[in-house]
Amino acid sequence: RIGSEAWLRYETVESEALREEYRNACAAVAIAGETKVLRTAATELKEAMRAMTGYSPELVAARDLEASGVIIGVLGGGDAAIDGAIGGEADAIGDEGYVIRSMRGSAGESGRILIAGKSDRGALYGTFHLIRLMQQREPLGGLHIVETPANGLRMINQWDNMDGSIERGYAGKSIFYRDGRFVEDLTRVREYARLLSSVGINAISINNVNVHREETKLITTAYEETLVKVADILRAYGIGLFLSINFASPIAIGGLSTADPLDPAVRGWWAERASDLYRAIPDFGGFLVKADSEFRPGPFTYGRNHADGANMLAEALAPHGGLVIWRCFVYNCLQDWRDRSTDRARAAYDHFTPLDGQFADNVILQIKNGPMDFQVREPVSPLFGGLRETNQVLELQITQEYTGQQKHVCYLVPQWKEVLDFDTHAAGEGTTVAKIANGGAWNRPYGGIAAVSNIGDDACWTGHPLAQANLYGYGRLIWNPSLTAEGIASEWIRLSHSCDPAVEDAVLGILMNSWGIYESYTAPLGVGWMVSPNHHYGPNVDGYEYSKWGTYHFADCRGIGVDRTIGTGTGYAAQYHSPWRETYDSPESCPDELLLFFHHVPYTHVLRSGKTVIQHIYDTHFEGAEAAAALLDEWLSLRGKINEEDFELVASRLAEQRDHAKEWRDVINTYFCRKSGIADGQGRLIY
Ligand code: BDP
Repeated sequence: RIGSEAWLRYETVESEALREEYRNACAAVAIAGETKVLRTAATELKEAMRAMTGYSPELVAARDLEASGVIIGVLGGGDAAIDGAIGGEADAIGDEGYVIRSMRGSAGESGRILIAGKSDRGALYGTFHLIRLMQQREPLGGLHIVETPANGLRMINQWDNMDGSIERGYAGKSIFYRDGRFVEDLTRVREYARLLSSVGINAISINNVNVHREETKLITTAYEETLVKVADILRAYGIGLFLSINFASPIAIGGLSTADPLDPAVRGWWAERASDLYRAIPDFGGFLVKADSEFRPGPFTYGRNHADGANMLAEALAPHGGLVIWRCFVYNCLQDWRDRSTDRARAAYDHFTPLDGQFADNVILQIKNGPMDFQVREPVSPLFGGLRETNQVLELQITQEYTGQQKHVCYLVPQWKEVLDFDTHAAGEGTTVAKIANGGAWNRPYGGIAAVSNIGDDACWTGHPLAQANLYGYGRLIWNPSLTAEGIASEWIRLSHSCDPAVEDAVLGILMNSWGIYESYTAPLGVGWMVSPNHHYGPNVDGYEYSKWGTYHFADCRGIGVDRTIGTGTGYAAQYHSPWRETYDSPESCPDELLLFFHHVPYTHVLRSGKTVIQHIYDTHFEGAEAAAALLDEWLSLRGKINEEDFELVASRLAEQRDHAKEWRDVINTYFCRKSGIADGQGRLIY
């Protein structure tokens, strides 16, 4: 299958000398401590060695390891060398961090490499790090690497349904389910677990947040046998299993007449479900919950608030150490913008800030990066900075629902980095989203990042082979948000495609420009939407303009944009701390790329760039479509340097993108030319 190894592609090392070096360094592999995860680490290393050097190192007991070889182990696991390797660094690495050291051997010997974690997960991540070095043909002498993840929870959310479909999936069918049940053959699940753990992911929810019908029963004993198998597979890769739940389960499958979170029978019912789950899977992670959102049931039905709802589940899970991850994507999807309080952008903040401090310790709120819904450009959700006494995780969307649906290339790591680097000023300067999400800003016990997966049973996992970079990049970035988007992309290219600098240059150029290009030919200046309703692919300027979803641009013959100012608008800008509140509130200081998110302005309004809004729209759309076409040319220059199938597949996707970008350009430009009655300053459009 093309591309199925993704970044775990182990090509034979070209240089004989380097192969020899790797063989010597990894002459044998030992594990210190006996756990499944350590076994996985050893097996992965052996397999990588066999594929890259043709030599499969023997697995030996640590005490039998000759002078050279690799020891993979945990601190306190009984191996003095491992304990010594961590030594002074024990405080520097968290529970899931690791230290890699190459120890010099006696004369002529290449010595040992120690991969030491405080936990076996850490040791596994360290092993994948060592493998990455070899994939990139790095020397292994003198290693002294100390790594620790910035985020505790590093999670993936599958939006998979049991009928095999995937909500917002653009890469085939589910690898977990088919025709209303789990797939028999879980090989692909195992391969996915490998990919995820190789970039440090440690948690996954395996069913859609919209939990309907059969999916509701996943928490019952009906699926226990398979869930245990899935959990076993994931556990071997250090990944914890979570399930999305239906808040109305007590009614839907429990025979109760209510799902009121304060009803003792309801509480008892959830407690029993939790006990059953933990009896089968002692390290079960917990529940992910979408409640009172887009027609899903929730506590509002019973006049209760979201703390009541979340805390009820938290109480059921707490005795077992489980977590409730409660999503903040809560808004009225049947609104008609009657008054300022109905602005959808305000909803999450308005619902959740009054509840700050009321959530149980094992509840985590999961907050989308922006206040709306994963648009190509949105401001950062002001809920980051609005909560201090509540555990939070950031939610990102790897699947490209609004960013080209894996038909267009859109490398999202630069966008995510902007989100993580955003300084909320909540506790003065430097209170970045990265610090809030990982719990550091307010010393919260839990924190991290979750993202909606972009994979399916497609041969290359992600539909568009270049979309693999988003999954890889997600894992790498949330491990260490200070990595650069370029650095991550380069690494991904070397691992997945080639270490040839010409390939790296060209693919890097494509990836790094892709988000900006996509933004330039789609909805302008942060206004968002303008997509075809329901499936969300392709331009439709008024597609959502007269529906009740709260996603408007308010374009008329005079102007465009949403007035979210404090004085005359929805007041949304007031949800930010200073100086953002003032910056966003004024059209003069608001960053151009978000102008129409915050302001309704005439088409002749002059941007900070010096251009009028209307001319900006025309120019970016002409330029964007041209840049999209150029991506294809760049890619075609790689013929012969990239494996044939990937090459052809990407070429055909880029051709589609080129054509589709033109469609976007023409729809958007024509619409605004006619609406505004203002001709293009460069004479390309006549109204
Ligand atoms: C939107 C999707 C919808 C999801 C929803 C969510 O269009 O399919 O169910 O988000 O996050 O982006 O719950």
